[in-house]
Amino acid sequence: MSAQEANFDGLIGPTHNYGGLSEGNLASAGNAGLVSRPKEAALQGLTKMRAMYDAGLWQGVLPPQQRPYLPALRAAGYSGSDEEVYECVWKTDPRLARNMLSASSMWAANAATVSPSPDTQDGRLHLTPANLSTMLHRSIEHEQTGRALKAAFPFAAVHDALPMQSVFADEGAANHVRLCAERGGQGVELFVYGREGFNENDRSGDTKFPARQTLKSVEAIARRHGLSAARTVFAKQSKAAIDAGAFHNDVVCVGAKETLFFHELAFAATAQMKADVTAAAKGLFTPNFVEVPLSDVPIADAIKAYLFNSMLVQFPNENRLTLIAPLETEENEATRKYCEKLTAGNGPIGCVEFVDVRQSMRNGGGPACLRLRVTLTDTEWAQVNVGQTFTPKLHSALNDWVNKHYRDRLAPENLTDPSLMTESFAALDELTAIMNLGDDFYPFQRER
Ligand code: SUG
Repeated sequence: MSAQEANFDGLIGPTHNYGGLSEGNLASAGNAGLVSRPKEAALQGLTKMRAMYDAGLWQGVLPPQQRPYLPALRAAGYSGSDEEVYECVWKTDPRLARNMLSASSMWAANAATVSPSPDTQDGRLHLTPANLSTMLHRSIEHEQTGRALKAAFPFAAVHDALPMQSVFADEGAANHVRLCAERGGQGVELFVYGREGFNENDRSGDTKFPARQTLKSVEAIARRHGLSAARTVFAKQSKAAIDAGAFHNDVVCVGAKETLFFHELAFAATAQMKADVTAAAKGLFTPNFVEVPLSDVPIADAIKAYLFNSMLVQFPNENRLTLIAPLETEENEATRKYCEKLTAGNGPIGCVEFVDVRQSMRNGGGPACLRLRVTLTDTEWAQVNVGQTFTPKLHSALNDWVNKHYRDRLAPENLTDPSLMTESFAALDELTAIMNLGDDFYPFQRER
């Protein structure tokens, strides 16, 4: 069966700001309160999508979510008109208000865990929206994520998020890698977790920062997706990685085809992980492990420069893989030198290209965070919602839409202005037509 990997990027929403909401994410904490540039952010994201499309990859788009998320504020007891709710929460609980305003759904790698049809027992594409239960501002994403995924993939099994409980804490594809020989053949799915689930909560484990993914959650996902136990691997993140700021495994690891590219400190038991992946791939392919030693790239540089939060892609007509890294990787001496060494050798990664996603990077989201990888057969790709399939025509419509509706800058004091809400809702209302999402996609549309 002929299949390819599509990248579905999260379109960056009009309320993009630096809320300092994610403990353990050093960029988010360090840049709290900076002035953000929502228009520039969204255009940077669209330019990256265009580059992947122009290079011959399948590219899709996931819509931004409704922010502020009024249903959660109403559930928390705020009442009256939308404007009254908004003004009241800013007066009484600004921290809650900030949590309801984040454009965090842009980081589509956290939207869901994806098991493509060649890996599942029933031969269907399976997706589980991540409950993102560890961080309040992200825990409000899964309902709208599920709607966006159902719209994009009408043929797929889109599950509900796992129960909203610490035992099942789940952050989606950011802690999941699929390796394979051919995209359309059986793959090996590697699930990475930071804690077991029952035996500790995110504060009482042995890490300084929250461990956001549990073994219990990934076991449940593998079970519901109908994965072959023999082709599935569970591996634990190292405490050193989490405490150095690897709040998701994709901050220190990325994989594609037969290749797993990761930092020496990424896993708690690296030799075991390699042995397990090799055993799971038996008869399918021989895994190619590219382990970056601490002596080449200190963990602090890996995390600051986001070397591993890159997209590892197979461009048509290229023999080797290409790493799409953020500009910050080029600017950091250790990671730049490592990239030069990497591509000078004859390993599986032949080229590194740098992209500008600085607005997202300041919140800890690199090129890899901004996309959800979905391996699709030709038949499945043909059935994807046309409004979520990236084309030059959609690119130009989305560029116009961003230029028309987005603010150039958002300072913390601008966030309290209810016109930010009304502007955003007007923008999203128009977007549902552009992206063929119907006129009842967002909660505010269903309320009128
Ligand atoms: O969950 N940042 C996101 C970044 C997610 C990156 N995704 C992957 N690694 N796949 C997070 O920590 C910061 C929002 C703020 O502080 O305003 C934030 O949510």
